[in-house]
Amino acid sequence: MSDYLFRGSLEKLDKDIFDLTQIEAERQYRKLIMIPSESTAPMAVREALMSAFQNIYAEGYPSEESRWMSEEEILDHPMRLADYRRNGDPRYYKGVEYADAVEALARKRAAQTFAANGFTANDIYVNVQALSGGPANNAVYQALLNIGDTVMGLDLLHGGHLSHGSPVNRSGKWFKAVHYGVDANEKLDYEAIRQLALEHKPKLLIAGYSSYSWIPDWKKFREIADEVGAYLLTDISHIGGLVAAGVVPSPIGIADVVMSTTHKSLDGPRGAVLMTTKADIAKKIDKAVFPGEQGGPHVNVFAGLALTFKLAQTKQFKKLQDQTIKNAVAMADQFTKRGLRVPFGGTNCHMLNVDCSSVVGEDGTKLSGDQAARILDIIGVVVNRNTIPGDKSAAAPSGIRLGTPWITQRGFNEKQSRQLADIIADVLLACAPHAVDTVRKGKQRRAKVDFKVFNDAKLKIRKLAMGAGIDFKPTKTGYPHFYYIDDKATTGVFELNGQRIRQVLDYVASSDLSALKKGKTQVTSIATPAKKPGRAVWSKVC
Ligand code: DSN
Repeated sequence: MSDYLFRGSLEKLDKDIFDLTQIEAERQYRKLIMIPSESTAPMAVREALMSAFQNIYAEGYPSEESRWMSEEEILDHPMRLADYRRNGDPRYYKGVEYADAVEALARKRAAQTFAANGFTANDIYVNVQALSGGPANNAVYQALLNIGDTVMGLDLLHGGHLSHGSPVNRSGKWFKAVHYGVDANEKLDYEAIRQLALEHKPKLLIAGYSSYSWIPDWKKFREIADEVGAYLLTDISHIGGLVAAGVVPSPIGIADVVMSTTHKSLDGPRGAVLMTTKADIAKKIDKAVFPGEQGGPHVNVFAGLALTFKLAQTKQFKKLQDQTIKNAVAMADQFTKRGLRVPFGGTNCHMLNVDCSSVVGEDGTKLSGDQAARILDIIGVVVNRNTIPGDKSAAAPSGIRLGTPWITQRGFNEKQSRQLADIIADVLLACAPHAVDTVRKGKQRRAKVDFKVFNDAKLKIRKLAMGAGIDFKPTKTGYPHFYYIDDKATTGVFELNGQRIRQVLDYVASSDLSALKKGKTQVTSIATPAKKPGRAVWSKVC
């Protein structure tokens, strides 16, 4: 019999892709990642994602009754299998008896996790099939609106999201989008939002943001929506983990629909969860997600989600989310103390912004968000450039956006978060932005940084990253699930010299060779050209 199963590990079958997976894991290990929408999923979640559920289709939904079953009933396989054999079900495929269980569990546990405001798990209808936040929002539009209806959300430049009616997104092309902004104090002005809603009578009002760093007053949004006859969608994509842990107010039962992505502060697989306490809306949402918006769901993601929502109900998760906020508040305070302006006046969630235009060069040139993000990346802190109030275009943002979920997972507390803010401030304040005339593009911004400040910052980041009281040993089980130990890699003694060899090595090696004292050793990875042109192999040197 022939065997077409392509047996063998990723490493054996495709060394190039294997290497990429490993150097990405190594990057996540070495750098402090402060993208507010990123976190590291537990290894067990990743295990669920690579399970056999990855292989199947399951168009449709589990039985409606499974929403009200207990976990024990869902997992009572003899009962469920007998039921499955005897009766028809709402799926279009056979072979989904276990997919039914895993999706029903993911729905049930999501409802348990988000039960709040007097609404129990049995009052919450959950859909876990949307592939991510954008598609989930699109499904809500499809469920509740007709093309051309008016939607109202926060301006993208002030911290809203693309899928809240941006002209470059489907939400802004198919619907009439009206945007509210922040006031002169960079805060939401609920009376101004109310007046705008009264003027435009949106059919859907959206609260929940991507960089505005305060938790909205869900009840005020409900009142405005009721006054103008609008549905209320709360997009808690960013703060899903915070809401799940109960460390910030929940919009459950206040909003008509609550949407959260599952891979940001929830630390789960990439996906989204749609929740409502209204049976009629639940039906419309289920139809809008499938077959309206997409075909087969990702059943392996259900497995990862079921685990994620189990973990989200633990004390450890609550502590993590609580500390995540404390760390963001500490960083915002430290930046302000250091003279860097924090847009929106601070934070009470997991994210904050820094106005890079606070840094002005001798010729009046201001540091841009892009320059700041690029410089910080080189010292080992990953952030993204972001518009802040006052910016005119998403293409030229003045701010950077930072989030604390991932560093908190690594064990950071307020003290280390303040140290981190100090290091970032040292570097940003040492930047000397200036304008240069270029032949092709005319006037361009450049920034120089004092080398000593820059290098000191790099060393401090390395120390911080290594010293947060966690086992950072790069093993299969250690943080961050990075296990590239190539025993067959070339090892040896190399004599390297040249005028700037320390700087060159410091740049190309994964560890901080500039910190290496004479006669001492350090484990590092270094990219070296292989025999094949354009390919790199990784070797370990001491
Ligand atoms: N890209 C996500 C974020 O970073 O906020 C939202 O879609």
